[in-house]
Amino acid sequence: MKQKNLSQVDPAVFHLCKEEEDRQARTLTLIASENHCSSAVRETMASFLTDKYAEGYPGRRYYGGCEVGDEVERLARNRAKELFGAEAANVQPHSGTQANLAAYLAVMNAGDPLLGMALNAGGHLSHGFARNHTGMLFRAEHYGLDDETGLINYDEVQAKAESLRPKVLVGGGSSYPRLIDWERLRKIAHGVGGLLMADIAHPAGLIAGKVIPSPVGVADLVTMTTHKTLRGPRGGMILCGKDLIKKVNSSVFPGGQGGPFLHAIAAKAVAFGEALRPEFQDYARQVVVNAKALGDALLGLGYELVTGGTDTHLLTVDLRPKGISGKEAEARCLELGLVINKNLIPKDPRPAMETSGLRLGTPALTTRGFKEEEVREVAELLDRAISGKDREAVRARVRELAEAHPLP
Ligand code: DSN
Repeated sequence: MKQKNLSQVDPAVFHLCKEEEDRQARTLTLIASENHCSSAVRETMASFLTDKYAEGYPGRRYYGGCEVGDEVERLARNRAKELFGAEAANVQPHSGTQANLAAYLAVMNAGDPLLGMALNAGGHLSHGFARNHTGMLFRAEHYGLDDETGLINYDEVQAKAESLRPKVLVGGGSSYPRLIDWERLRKIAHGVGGLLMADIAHPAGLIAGKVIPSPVGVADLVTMTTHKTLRGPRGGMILCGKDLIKKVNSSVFPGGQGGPFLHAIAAKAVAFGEALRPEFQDYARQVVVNAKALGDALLGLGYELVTGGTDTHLLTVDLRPKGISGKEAEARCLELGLVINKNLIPKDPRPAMETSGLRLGTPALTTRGFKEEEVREVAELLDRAISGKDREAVRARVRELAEAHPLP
C-alpha cells in the first residue's frame, strides 16, 4: 500500500490536529491534570503496535504474532515496578477510571461497602459517585474535609469506617492539595477488616520523582493515570503485592477490558524510562516549588486557598472574597490564553457547573521550563485576567511567555 501522510489522506483531521498543537503552543496550561508528554512518547503512540490484538498477558495470549507485544508489556511492567518499588504491576488499564473499577472488582463483589472521599471534597467520580458505575455497583459512602482546615479529618474517616466496615477504603482524589497519611488510612482500613486503595492518579509523577511520600508497600492496591504529573501517554496502571496480582490481572482482562492497547503500553514504557532518569526528579521537585510559588503569589494578591496552600502540584483557589464564580473566572482567563478549570470548594454554595473555586496546577508549565519567577508573573496575569484589567496587555504577555517556552 502506497503510504500517504495525514495531510494528504484527511486534510480535515490533519488541520484539527495542527490546530490543537497550535492551541497548546500559544496558551499556558494550568489544568492540574494535564501535562505535555515527550515527543518520544507521542511517536510511540503513533507506532504500528496500534494494529495488534493481544488479549491476555505476556506468554499467554489468545492471538498469534504477539512476540513483540510480549516484550513491550514485560518491559513496561518491569520499568513500572522499578520506578515505584512495587512487587507487581498491571499496565493494561486504558484509563484511571478503568483501573479503579478493575482494582475494586479484584477484591469486592457487587453490593459490597466502599468508602471514598466525597467528590465535592476533592475525591473522584470513580470513588463511588452515585451516577458513576462504582456508585451503582457498590454500597458507597463518603468522607469529607474538616470545615475549618480543609484537611482530611482522619477521626471522621475512622468513625465512618467503623460504621460502614468498607471492603475497600479509597484515599486520593482529583483536587486535594495536601499530603495524605497513608499509614493512618491503612490502619483504619485494616482495623475494620478492609483493604486500602491509594488512587495516585494526580501525584504519581511526584511520587515517582521521590518528592512526596509513596503509598506503594503501604496500600494494598495503588492505581494511577500515566498522563498527569507522570507525563506519559493517556492511560492507567495498577500496582499491588504478589498476593493480589492474579486477581487484578483477571479483573482487568477478561473482567473489564478486551485487547490491550500495545502502542499505549509501549509509550508507558518510554515514560517510565524517562521517569527513571535523574532529570525527572528535578522536574518533579520544580513542579512542587512552582505550585508553592503560585500559591504564595496568589495569597499576596488577596486570594484564599483551600487548606491555605499546597504540598503538591495543585492548588484550589477559593474565589469568594473576589465575588466571582469559578465559571466566570475560567471564561475570563481562557479568553486570554490561560487555560484553567473551575472547581468546587468544600461546602461550595454554588452548583458544580458554576462553583466558587478554581483548580490550578503547575505540571505543564514546569515541563515547558517555567521557574518560580515566571510562575509568579503567571499569578499576576491570572489576577488581571480574573479582574478584567488590561485585557489586551495580558493576552499579549501570555502569548509571549508561551512562545518563549515551546512544547516538548
Ligand atoms: N479529569 C481528571 C482530573 O482533572 O482530575 C480526573 O479524571
